Amino acid sequence: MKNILVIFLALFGATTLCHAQACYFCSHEWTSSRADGHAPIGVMGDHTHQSGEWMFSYRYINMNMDGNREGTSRLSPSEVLKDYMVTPTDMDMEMHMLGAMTAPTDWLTLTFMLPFVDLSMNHQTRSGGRFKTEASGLGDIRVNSLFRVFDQMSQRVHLSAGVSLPSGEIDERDDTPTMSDAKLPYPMQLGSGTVDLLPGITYLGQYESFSWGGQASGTLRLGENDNDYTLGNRFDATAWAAYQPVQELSVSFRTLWQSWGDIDGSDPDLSPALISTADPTKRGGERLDLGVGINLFLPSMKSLRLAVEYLFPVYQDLNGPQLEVDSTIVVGAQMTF
Ligand SMILES: [Cu+2]
Repeated sequence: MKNILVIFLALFGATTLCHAQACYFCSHEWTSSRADGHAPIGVMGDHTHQSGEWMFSYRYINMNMDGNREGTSRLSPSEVLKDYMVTPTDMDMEMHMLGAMTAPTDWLTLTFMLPFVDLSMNHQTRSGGRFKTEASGLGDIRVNSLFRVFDQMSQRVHLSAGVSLPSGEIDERDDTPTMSDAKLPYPMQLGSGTVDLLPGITYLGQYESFSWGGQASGTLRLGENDNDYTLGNRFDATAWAAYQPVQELSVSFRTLWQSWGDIDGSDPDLSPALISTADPTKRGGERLDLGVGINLFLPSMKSLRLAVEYLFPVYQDLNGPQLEVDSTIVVGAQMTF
């Protein structure tokens, strides 16, 4: 009961009320030197570094989408094919993400993220034919500055200001039954084609073998890309809690809310009457995911970290018909020098 009271006081900033010698928050600073010193691996830019540190990371992300949805109801392929000549049936989005972080000073951490994207989508036509399209290559490079603005009472807060650069291709093509080398629809393109601003705020806390955190972030598209459209802005909010029975291992639970808008403008090479993925008004939506994760921390091996997280949606509302997400898995390795 006393512990709960102490957490409550610390969370609400009642620091002046507490000077107890035994108080965990008064006697500890937030530390990354524990398994849950990093958030679940699906969270990006979750932590800051100490001056002079470098961290290199690799993440593999696989998102599986299967079946269409309009609003919160599922649609069968034959229902979608009443309105369109072709429907997507399922899609695999794979991403290999290389990352680097470095801190020139304690209050500033810089992050670089280099994604390689691999997309494949299966389709069914009104006449019963099936085909697959694929696209792969470099995605949008992200550069971020994380500003640590609070570091007391075993808690930290940092603000992030970043940009996503239009390095991902937006003219990907592949063969379809009606046209060889056809321009692929919006979700099969590798980047946004615009410079995007990435603002965010992250809060972290630790208490004995427990930790928690939250992050809110946005993706704000600037201007219009070379194909006359702008992807919808995004808003993500996530919160997690972790328990570490030993310093080397932690398990986490997470909720993730994502909401993203429709496309503004349209690519003149695409025909929205043919397939829903080419319709700029059928791209927005919102989704709530739950996630479970494991972090391993091996201080003896260059502070090597290995982590995995599995996320699945419990609610999604889509401007459809649009493919719905079934699961996301994130696997990662991180090394700090
Ligand atoms: Cu790092």
